Amino acid sequence: MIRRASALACVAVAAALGLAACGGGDDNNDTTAAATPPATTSGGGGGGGGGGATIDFSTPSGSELAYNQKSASTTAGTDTISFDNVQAQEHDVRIEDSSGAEVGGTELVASGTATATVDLQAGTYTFFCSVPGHREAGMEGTLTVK
Ligand SMILES: [Cu+2]
Repeated sequence: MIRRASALACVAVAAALGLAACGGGDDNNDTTAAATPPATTSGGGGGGGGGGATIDFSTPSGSELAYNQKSASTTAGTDTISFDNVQAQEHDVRIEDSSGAEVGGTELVASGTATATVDLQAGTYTFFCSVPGHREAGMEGTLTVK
């Protein structure tokens, strides 16, 4: 059962990274791990190797104060936050570390997308919306950086 749990975690990380490689089995070589540049990134070139991952966030249609993501994971390095807010009200995605210090995030955006780059080290962070009341209403989640 431990093996199953770690396999799930591995799948989650692999999905976030767009990679197919996971320890313990090389039977799925058909998925290429090409580093395709994210189409929504407007600046801040990504260096290959460690970091340079894109973390996608979005909001549900309507007016619910929530992200579609309850949690997210990525790799350490200079990562891109890509936020797609389909709602007419403004939101953003801010990141703070485990001590509560903000390390970066997007600007406020309504009915559109915003991106930002953040330097992340391995650890546990929290992502949240900085509009007063939104975080308390549920616009927050855990970002795991490995
Ligand atoms: Cu918000």
